[in-house]
Amino acid sequence: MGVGLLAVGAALGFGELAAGLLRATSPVVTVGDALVDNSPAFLMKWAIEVFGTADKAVLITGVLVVLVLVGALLGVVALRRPMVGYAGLVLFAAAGLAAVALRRTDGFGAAAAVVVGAGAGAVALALVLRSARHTLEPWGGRGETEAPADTEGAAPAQDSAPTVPEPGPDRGPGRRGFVFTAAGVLAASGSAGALGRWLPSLTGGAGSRAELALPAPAAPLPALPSGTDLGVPGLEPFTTPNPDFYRIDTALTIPRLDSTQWTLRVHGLVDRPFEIDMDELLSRELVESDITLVCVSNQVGGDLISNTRWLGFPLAELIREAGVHSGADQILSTSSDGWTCGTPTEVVMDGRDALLAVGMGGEPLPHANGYPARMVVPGLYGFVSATKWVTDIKLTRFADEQAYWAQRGWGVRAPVKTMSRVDVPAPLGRVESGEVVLAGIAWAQHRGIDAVEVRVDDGEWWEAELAEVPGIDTWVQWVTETTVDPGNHSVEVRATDSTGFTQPSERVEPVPDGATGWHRIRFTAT
Ligand SMILES: Nc1nc2c(c(=O)[nH]1)N[C@H]1C(S)=C(S)[C@@H](COP(=O)(O)O)O[C@H]1N2
Ligand SMILES: [Mo]
Repeated sequence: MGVGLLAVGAALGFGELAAGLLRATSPVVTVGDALVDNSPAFLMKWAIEVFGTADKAVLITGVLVVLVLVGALLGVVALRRPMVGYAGLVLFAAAGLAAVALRRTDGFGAAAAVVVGAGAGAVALALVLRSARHTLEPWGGRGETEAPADTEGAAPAQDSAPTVPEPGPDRGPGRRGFVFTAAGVLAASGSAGALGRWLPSLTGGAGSRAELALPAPAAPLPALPSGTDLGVPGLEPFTTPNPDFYRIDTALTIPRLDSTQWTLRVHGLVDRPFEIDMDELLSRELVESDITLVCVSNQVGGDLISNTRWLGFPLAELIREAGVHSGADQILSTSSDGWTCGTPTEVVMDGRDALLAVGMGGEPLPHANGYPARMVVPGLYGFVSATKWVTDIKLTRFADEQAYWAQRGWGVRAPVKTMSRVDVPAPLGRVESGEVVLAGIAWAQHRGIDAVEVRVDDGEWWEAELAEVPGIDTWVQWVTETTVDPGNHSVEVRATDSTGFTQPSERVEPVPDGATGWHRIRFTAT
């Protein structure tokens, strides 16, 4: 059994190392990605519901567990029939290569990592089998006499074995050889794996995030009005610091692109398809915009929402350069890792600050948020607008092509729904009775919030005060006060947008185009 585990370990470790050296996707992740891409919608929905944002970790663990179990089994058989072990490795390699082929976006490096991994597994298997053969008998309890006779057989398997003089009466040199070989294989595999995992995090190189110098915007926005952030303790800050920005995507490992290698292709139903690289993009007149991004999966009261100041090039202008054909009602964008997103062309072209963004919060995009370039469209949920690591934009028709989540039963056109949230008091929090501060946020991107109403203990609604906003594309903080007696209380909130539409009380789940309902929290006054 140990034999199989050592071979699988070597395959995984050296596969990681090769992937790290080639800047390619690791074999385990490639298999995981292929499973995600090709699993039916109901399974995906189930996995997201059951595991939430841990779904990626669960999937990778699942792939590893299967590998380990199958590897252990093959190892047992391989002791008697080595060919079965090698055949198993060939099968693993075939599965890995099939995953690479299905993924298409992973390419040569990922395939090479699979082959290197399988090769390392085979070498490990050969080494371990050779030393194990001499050890099998003492372990099996028969032929104690055979062990000493096999000394020379064990020696070549592990160079250090002969240099260890320890005689060890009932631990034959054969067994010692096996232990040394196994330990050697294990150490080599572990170091290779660790090195492979660590390599991609090395910064440096011309195209790395650390080296990318963003130009100043052609027309910088004024600083935020001082009244955007009320500074109420416990209230979501108006601007989300980059490290706190929520992250949602299907990527099992965050793509780490090189900006000097990055290009964006604009094609499809256009007169003049073209490609643009980072140098050219950064030489354009960039603009700034404050935009709140929110995920369609955000539950009532949820935190899959963040706000920042983006820097980028107007997406409408870029696309117009290609000469869009009438009837091309969908902008189908694709990321470096093959995720697709369908955005209504008319929404991007209607004059709002839809951006091909390169910066957020005064820095290049963090890798997790799409370095070196992503889309941001105010007023649409992220899954239909905010492609990270974007490398391809195709003008097409909704009737002809469906994007990733649309294929899985989610909405096609998904404007952000008018929403509000209570942050203060914290849900189930304790406050002193008497005067109590109530505060939170509300959002209806690209329509803007006109009013936020609050009620306590199902009483009368009253209007909260709204903080300042730089425009209609961001969330707004709200605050108000009330007096409460000691005991348990509830706070409920609802927002009205600039079209006069008030957030409905009806509870609707996020699928297919966003949750609705009033956020209600409970707190205790003492
Ligand atoms: N490449 C890629 N871009 C993507 C996604 C993805 O899965 N892959 N998810 C989208 C979704 S569902 C959301 S809500 C936003 C989240 O952006 P963030 O992670 O920067 O907050 O990214 C969008 N862009
Ligand atoms: Mo999302």
